[in-house]
Amino acid sequence: MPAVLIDGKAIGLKIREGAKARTAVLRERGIVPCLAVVLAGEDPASLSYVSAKERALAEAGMESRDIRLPASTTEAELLALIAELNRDEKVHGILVQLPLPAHIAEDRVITAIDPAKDVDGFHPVSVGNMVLGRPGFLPCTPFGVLTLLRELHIPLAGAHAVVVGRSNIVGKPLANLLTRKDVNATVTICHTGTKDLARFTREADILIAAAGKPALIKPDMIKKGAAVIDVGVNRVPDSTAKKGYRLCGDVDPAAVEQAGYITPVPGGVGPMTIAMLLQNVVQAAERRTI
Ligand code: L34
Repeated sequence: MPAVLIDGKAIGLKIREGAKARTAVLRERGIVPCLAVVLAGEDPASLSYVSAKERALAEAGMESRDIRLPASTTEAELLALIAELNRDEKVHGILVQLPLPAHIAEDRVITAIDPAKDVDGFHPVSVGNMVLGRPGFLPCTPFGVLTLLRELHIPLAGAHAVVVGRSNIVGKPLANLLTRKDVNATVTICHTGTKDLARFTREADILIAAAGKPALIKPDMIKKGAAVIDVGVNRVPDSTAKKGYRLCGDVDPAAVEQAGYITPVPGGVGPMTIAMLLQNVVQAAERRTI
């Protein structure tokens, strides 16, 4: 039997409805949750993600402050902008879309964001709170993956989760979240230094592909019936496609015959990232009022 396709769009919409309802309560009190969305440069994928985020915010009754900067923006200019947004009482959250132009040090920019407005959960204070199990903002993609698994009631306690990829945005935080006491998975982290990747992935009850490599995970690398979460959103050039490219996950589509559950690309993890962002922005706005 082929895998059950996980509908990230539908589950994401449900989360977004919840964020919308919480926004309505805040609006009655005269508070409009507002996210500053900073995009430096014109990377086409970033542009499309950022506009999807802004559309979702508007649909939930939130505001976005769209800040588009040229790729030539200096690090000092960007840091000055962040300082201004930190001081702005109307702005509850700050998102600087990554990647930044190569001449800007991402970690200096992220560290400049007030942790109270760090709705991406990338600031070292947010990362520290997450690792220590203290309250704080969780990064949207890992939080989205965890939410998908929970919504589908996929057993996590005692399960073996294998995370392929160790990025700061996905692999590292997700591996950490899955080992939390209230999740209780056993986690293996694989990365570019892993010898014989398939030996590990085949042991996974839950396999999370977050390597950024198109079709890295082949059907014979998956245990029959495993839950496969594909975090990859790779744009592969395709002259027969209208846009000149097609989206390809980190998992080979033929894996659908082997997995028990699988997230499609598009329509799997991507929409969840946006939904969790909305949830974090409402949370930031609510916190400010307590
Ligand atoms: N600061 N930078 C910051 N925060 C983030 O959370 C992100 N990320 C990643 C890149 N840089 C970031 C995103 O927003 C990746 N990402 C993201 C968000 C949404 C989608 C994909 C990646 C998404 O909606 N994907 C759609 C397909 C979109 C398309 O057609 O290109 C999907 O269904 O998967």
